[in-house]
Amino acid sequence: MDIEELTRGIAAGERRALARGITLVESGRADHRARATELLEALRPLGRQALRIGLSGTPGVGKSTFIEAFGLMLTGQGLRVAVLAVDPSSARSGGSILGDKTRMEHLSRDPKAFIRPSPSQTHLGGVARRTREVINLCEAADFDVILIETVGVGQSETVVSEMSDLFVLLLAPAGGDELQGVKRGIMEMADLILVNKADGDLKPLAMRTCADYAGALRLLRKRAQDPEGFPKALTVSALEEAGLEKAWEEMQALIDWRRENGHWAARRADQACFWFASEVREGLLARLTREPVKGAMAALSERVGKGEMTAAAAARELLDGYLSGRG
Ligand SMILES: Nc1nc2c(ncn2[C@@H]2O[C@H](COP(=O)(O)OP(=O)(O)OP(=O)(O)O)[C@@H](O)[C@H]2O)c(=O)[nH]1
Ligand SMILES: [Mg+2]
Repeated sequence: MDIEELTRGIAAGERRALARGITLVESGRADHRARATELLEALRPLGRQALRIGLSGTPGVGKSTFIEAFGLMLTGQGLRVAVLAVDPSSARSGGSILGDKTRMEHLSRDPKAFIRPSPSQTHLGGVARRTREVINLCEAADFDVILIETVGVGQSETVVSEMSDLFVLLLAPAGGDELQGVKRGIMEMADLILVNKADGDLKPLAMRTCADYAGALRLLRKRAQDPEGFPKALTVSALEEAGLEKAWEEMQALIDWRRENGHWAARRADQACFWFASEVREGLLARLTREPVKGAMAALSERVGKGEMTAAAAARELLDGYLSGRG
């Protein structure tokens, strides 16, 4: 695979080149990794930026239905939309990718849309890196909006919010007690709460739920990156395609304000530094599992176990001997 050719293809927005680029960044092979890094470095000077929207919600809340309807609305406005997923594979049964394909039937056939299902890595760190790099590839391929979906389990919301410009929490209509089910930390990440399924018999409950969440949002600490009135809660119906334009207007209003006030750029810069630190940490940890460090660690561990060395002295020997300089 010729990197120059791939760079040209992706920059020209060719889907085949994009798909090949993604295959490259997803590969675990060391030589592929080096070439993926080269590709991303070659595309970086294009300086293209999409709006990255993180979207989280528990299973069955309507994420796929929402993305289909919302994505089609955006492509209808002439925007190019990419859909990615961040899911630890343990959270996803084999069937739901198939389910997604049927629920995003029209969007997946839309020439202005690009849908990439979640990769089959179990390690969230691996999925996170791959997703960040796929985001970069999609931006270089000149997509306007990138939707990053995650099912609300464990740490995946944090991971997604760390790579998004905007974080949207999709919720279902719920009674009083269930409101408590949303963790405070997740609420604090949200820029927009959308209470879905505001249709038919569920509509009154959805409206009450929305009012409750709006109240809860007002009680949270004010964030510097928000204009007056944000974060906001709205009702939508993905099924009836209601409230989607309003939701899009609110997202744009928030993003415009953040751009004008320097928060957009500051957040992107913070995120880049965060991921840099995370790559360094993961790189170091990976070295612990490879030779020669792995063997040295086992040998030192044995000595510590026998009481021949203290844990601190052994750790120092390993760090100074193997993980400093070119060791
Ligand atoms: N009444 C109503 N039902 C909806 C709406 N959106 C989704 N649903 C239904 O809710 C069910 C789950 O929708 P999905 O879009 O698959 O939900 P999901 O969040 O993607 O689910 P997972 O992929 O399993 O996490 C389906 O039966 C949808 O038809 C809505 O706006 N109103
Ligand atoms: Mg789904």
